[in-house]
Amino acid sequence: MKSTPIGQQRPAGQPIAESSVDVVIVGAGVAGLYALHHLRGLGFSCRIFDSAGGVGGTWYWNRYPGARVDLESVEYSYSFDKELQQDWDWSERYAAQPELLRYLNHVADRFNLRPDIQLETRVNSQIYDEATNTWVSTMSTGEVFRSKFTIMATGFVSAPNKPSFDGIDEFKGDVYHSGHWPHEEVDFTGRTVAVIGTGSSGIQMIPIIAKQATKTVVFQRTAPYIVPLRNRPMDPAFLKSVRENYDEWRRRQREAFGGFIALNGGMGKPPEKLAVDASPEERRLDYETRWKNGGLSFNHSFFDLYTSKDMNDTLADFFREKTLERIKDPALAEKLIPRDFPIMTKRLICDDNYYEAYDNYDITLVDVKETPITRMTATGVQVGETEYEVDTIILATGYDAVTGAMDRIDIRGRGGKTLKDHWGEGPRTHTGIMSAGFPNMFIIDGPGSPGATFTPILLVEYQLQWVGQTLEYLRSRNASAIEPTTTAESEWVEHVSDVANATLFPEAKSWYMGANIPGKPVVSLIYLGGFKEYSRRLSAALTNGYDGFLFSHSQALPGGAEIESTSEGALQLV
Ligand code: NA7
Repeated sequence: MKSTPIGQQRPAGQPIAESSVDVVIVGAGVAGLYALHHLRGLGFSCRIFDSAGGVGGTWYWNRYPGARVDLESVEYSYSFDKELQQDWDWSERYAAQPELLRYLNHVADRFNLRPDIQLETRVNSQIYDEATNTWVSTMSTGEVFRSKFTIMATGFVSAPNKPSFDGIDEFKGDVYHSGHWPHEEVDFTGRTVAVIGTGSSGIQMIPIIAKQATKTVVFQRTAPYIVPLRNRPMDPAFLKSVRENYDEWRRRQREAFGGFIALNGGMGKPPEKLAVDASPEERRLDYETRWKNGGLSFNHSFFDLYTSKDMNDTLADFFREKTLERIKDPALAEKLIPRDFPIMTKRLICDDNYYEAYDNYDITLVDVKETPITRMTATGVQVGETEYEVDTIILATGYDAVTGAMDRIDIRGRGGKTLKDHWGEGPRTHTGIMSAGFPNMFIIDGPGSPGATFTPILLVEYQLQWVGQTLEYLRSRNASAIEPTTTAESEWVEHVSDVANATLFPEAKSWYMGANIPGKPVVSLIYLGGFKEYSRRLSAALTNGYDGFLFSHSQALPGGAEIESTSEGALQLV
């Protein structure tokens, strides 16, 4: 049977033809691009599929006004290629979305990735064929690809959370979601705009939209802890010093809990003691230094801020004090001061004149904690008895994070079991990289990995290098499949939960815990033991002969028949 040429829609009536490739990669974001480059370099044929019209993942979709990364550009960048690191000129301390998208397009061109990227193609289903140890992926175009391996590079904040507000379809104006923003510029001049949600996306866009709009109505459910980002044009001396010391930067990033170390123009360090052992003055000095620096450097402060409520309160009080200094109206301050959860158990939010926007523009803050949004009407948003008339509604309501994008694909492993069922009581992985019963499927930046708490690019590079070594291992031993044992998976799930329970993270209703989506199991989606410990454990699998993993291999019998056998742990070279 002739296969449909790659990338072309199958004409109606034509039988489904299969194409084959060693590795199907789902997603053309930061992880997918590096997966293609790295695995292709090892001699595996690869093909990326992405529903978007361009590469870039998060940075393709998140085009809302003010979208920018909250990690320093030099730290939120690939480390795998020294020349790329040296060549790319970041224009700002924190790159904005257009620059990040340019960077990722540059990477796609520089490493000639585009011939193996198929855009505007959603992966609808992935079914494991046990008879041949291959994955059969069916695309929205009707094409079918058979591959030995599949890499889920689907991103951890890529499946938008669109709450099912009653009446949303009756609303006559425009509705946008921050994570699915139109490509053409949206002009808010003369408009009254509702922004629902005060997470990173809402806080980044509100001052910019409010400046343009006639009136902005902000619907806040939980007041967040906010630190000024203090963005500025890139200091050439800083960029030069980082370039001269990139190896050391990367080494120290990988040692740090969050993976970002920049502090006041140099490499910062966490305090040498715990907050509980520091005097109030020492703690204050650390907090003031990080406040002056701006951004997420607080995640690199005293480690027991994550584990001791008393110590966490010292930082939360500091933030409340600083926040109060920024808000003139006491009634407004009452609503904006964060109190509802331990600081840093949701991602800290970095702003650029968010509080000040309330003084400068016409913004109404509606607290929807006690009285949630009742419904949308044809002309606005109703909360209790009050209707707020608006022309445009923006849902800055976040994501079905970490698992949402994979949940939207019909994934079936051994025995036809769906991944959705396997993860019904919370995601199950072994060391955040594979799931039992789903052989040769590698999950990047997924549940059970440090995910959102570590610099994502360095995490995906590390995981994909691990995957590369594993694929080479299988190839050299002529093995057909690898998957974790159920026991190892259960141990990891328990470990992830134990580590989370030793911290304050479970006290927040956050997307880290799956608590932002009604009905989603509330478990830690993130491994909170830090990247250093995570990578120590995952790398150990390579040195200890893949303890906790099962291998399948075909053995030829006299007469040409083959039998399939399974073994646990290390395989001999064939
Ligand atoms: P977030 O951080 O999940 O924020 C979503 C916001 O939307 C948050 O303030 C939510 O309130 C609010 N929300 C969600 N559903 C509702 C309903 N039904 N009613 C009112 N308010 C609601 O998403 P972002 O896009 O801002 O940021 C995602 C990540 O991107 C961020 O962590 C960075 O890693 C980058 P809540 O706080 O849950 O009460």
